[in-house]
Amino acid sequence: MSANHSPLVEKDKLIQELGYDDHFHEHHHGDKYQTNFLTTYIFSQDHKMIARQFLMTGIFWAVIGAAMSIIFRLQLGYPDADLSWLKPVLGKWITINDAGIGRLEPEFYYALVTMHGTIIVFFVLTAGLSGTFSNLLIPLQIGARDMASPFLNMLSYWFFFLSSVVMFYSLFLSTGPFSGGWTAYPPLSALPQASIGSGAGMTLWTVSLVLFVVSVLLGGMNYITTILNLRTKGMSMWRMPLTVWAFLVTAILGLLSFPVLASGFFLMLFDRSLGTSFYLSDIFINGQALDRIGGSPILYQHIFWFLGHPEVYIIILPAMGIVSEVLSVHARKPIFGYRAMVYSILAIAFLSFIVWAHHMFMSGVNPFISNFFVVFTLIIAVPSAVKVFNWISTLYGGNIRLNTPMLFCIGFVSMFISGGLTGIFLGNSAIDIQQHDTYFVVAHFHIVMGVAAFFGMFAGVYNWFPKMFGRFMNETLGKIHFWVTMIGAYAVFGPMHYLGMAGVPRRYYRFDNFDAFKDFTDMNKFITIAAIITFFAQLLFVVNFFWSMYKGRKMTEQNPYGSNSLEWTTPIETGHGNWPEKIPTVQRWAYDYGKDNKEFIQQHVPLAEGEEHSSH
Ligand code: HEM
Ligand SMILES: [Cu+2]
Repeated sequence: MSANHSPLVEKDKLIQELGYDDHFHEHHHGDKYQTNFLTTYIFSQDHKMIARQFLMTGIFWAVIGAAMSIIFRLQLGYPDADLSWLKPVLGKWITINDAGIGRLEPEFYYALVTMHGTIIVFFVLTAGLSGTFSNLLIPLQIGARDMASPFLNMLSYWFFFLSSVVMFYSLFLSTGPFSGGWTAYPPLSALPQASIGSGAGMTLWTVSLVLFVVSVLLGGMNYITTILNLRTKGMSMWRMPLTVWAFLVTAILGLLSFPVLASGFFLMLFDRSLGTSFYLSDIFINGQALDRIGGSPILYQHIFWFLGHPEVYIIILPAMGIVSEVLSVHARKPIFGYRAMVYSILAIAFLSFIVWAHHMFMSGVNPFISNFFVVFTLIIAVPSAVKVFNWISTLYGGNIRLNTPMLFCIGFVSMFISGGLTGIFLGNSAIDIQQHDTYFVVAHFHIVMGVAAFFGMFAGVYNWFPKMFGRFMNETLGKIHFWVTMIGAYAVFGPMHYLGMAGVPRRYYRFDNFDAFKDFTDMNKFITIAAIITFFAQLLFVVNFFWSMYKGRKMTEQNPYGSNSLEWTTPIETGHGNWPEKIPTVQRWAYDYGKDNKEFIQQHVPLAEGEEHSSH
């Protein structure tokens, strides 16, 4: 910038020319943010690097979380098996009896179940999914140089990292990590003496998740501000790809619900260490009444699920956004019902705040209150069905490329339908009386949230891997990964519906000492074997991921899929600031596929003579 040039004039000129004030312009030559290894790779403020950090940390946790589930599945499928070979890893949590048989300590079984849930829900499917793709795609797809605050964005990752370290450390406590279930209901969570995991394990669990909330809030504020304020010229809200809509609404949900969880956790910490009794009353320990009265464990449940239900949508909405985008690109068709998709996201988001007590039908809430929650819970099926209808209609008549990202999108739709249907059973309080706390619930949420969200994440990773690492992942391995996971997931969670309907409760250490459940021994074995096979397919993904980073086929064209959105207008090696020259201005929505006999028209391409905007 020349010295006789007033900054004000410069700014006005930019706004006039480009429609935005391109701050980045000022440090066009050399990047003041990335000067050495540390600022480029570790404390990076580049949203693309932060996305990769979220993804790597997410993969790390996914492997741990999944390995834990394999250990407790072994216990459930083969309760009499000798697990002494696990002693080198689990140490004192495997006890060897007189006959030389190694057994998993029941306490640690509960710790594994608890950690599995916590890790997958928060660290993998929230941070690993939303953190990765909101970071990667928001600036690239709306045409921004970076997030509104790259610094806060960096902090958001590091709070997640810190939260991870605390949780990881808790795995190695001599009393073990927290073991009262991922929902951490009191009194198990509120009384340090309630179980061994309720001591230091629970304290670290709570501290870790409070740090996690800070991370979500820092990230979410940034995503919202960036989307609302940093869109390039011409990128009206109604021209944004559905990914960006989904990330926006997800961030709003997070901002409104996570602070409630944090405050609930603070009350929990007070109960645990300051002698208050927000959540405690009428507790007897060894026949002795605890002198803490007046609180209510139900209060905690309300607070937890006020976050907990929106949280399930915080997990699934980004996956839905990714699926909408990838499905449309690889079906070579505009997404069907774009506006209906947006309105459905908004409707789901709104409704997700007024259904939380469907997790509490059996906690003694007034049945008349339950009716309110039943009605709104069932209404969520409407926007959900609209979305499913639109995905299928997008596929219908499409020129479908059955590549790995597309397969995972179709798998997502299948899982979302199967899991959504069982939600309708559970949403009826009268039916839930039978199903609550059984494997039916476990089956429901693993299919609709666990597997479906993972599928959305896989679709995203396979699809945008070239944008992240400049290379493609291996397609053959990808397809094997898909098919084994698709069949495996149904084999694992399908039979669980049956177990649940027969009344088999969740979170039990073993079932063979109950006459009623003896018949399910073989089914439990089957589930365990299916889970192990599915687990190995995920390791295949991890191998493919790291192998492809260095050895995958190189990306040679800027826009390999013939996609319309702006991330593919950046150079193959995308530097900090994303576009070396001006940011493209946007002329049309993101879904002009197959229009006027053109296979695709990118968003920055002006309307041809006589061309009309696609009505949407
Ligand atoms: C039409 C849609 C849906 C309905 C009507 C529905 C209904 C329900 C109900 C009533 C429960 C409580 C069951 C019980 O504990 O007895 C439940 C549990 C659950 N649902 Fe859904 N659901 C739907 C979709 C979803 C979606 C889309 C997700 C996530 C993406 C999800 C995630 C969960 C989770 C995580 C739990 C169990 C949490 C736990 O107890 O550990 N559900 N669902
Ligand atoms: Cu819910």
